[in-house]
Amino acid sequence: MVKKVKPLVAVVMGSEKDAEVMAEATRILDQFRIPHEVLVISAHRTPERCRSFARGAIRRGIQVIIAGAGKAAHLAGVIASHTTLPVVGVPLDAGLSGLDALLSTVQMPRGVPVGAMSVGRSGVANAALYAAAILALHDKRLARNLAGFRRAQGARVVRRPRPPKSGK
Ligand code: RP5
Repeated sequence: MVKKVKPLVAVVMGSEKDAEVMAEATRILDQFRIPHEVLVISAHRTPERCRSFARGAIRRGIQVIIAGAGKAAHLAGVIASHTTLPVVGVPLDAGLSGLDALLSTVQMPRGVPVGAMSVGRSGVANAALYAAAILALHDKRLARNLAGFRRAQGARVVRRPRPPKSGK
């Protein structure tokens, strides 16, 4: 029998429409071989699902929650209100270039923190890398892999810009 690996990270999005951009997190978590789950939970359309997910997350062994949402992005904040796990919020661009979601995510009132990433795809990627950094505090293999990722990323940066292609 194949033993099911318990997820350490939950990747949550407010709408199925967010799935394409949120897949960036899955790609990175897969790259670092971090077990994760991916769920659609709407804080306003499925409030009970939101509550039971957040309340049960610690018991299920989840260590970090990534929550991406657009517009009045209250998903990360509502999840954070039900758990003491680190919640990483990603504002998604579903209108107003994501400024609405950015302010909703970053402006959490004192007492219930949400770690806020940048808007959109790069924020999603950084959320996954941030989750990896949290888990790496207690996982030496993951810490080595993260350091290697940073080295490889730096090695790809050219020292001088290549001459621009001449256009007509
Ligand atoms: C948010 O509103 C979702 O995260 C999504 O980005 C946006 C639009 O979703 P729908 O209302 O169109 O499903 O809740």
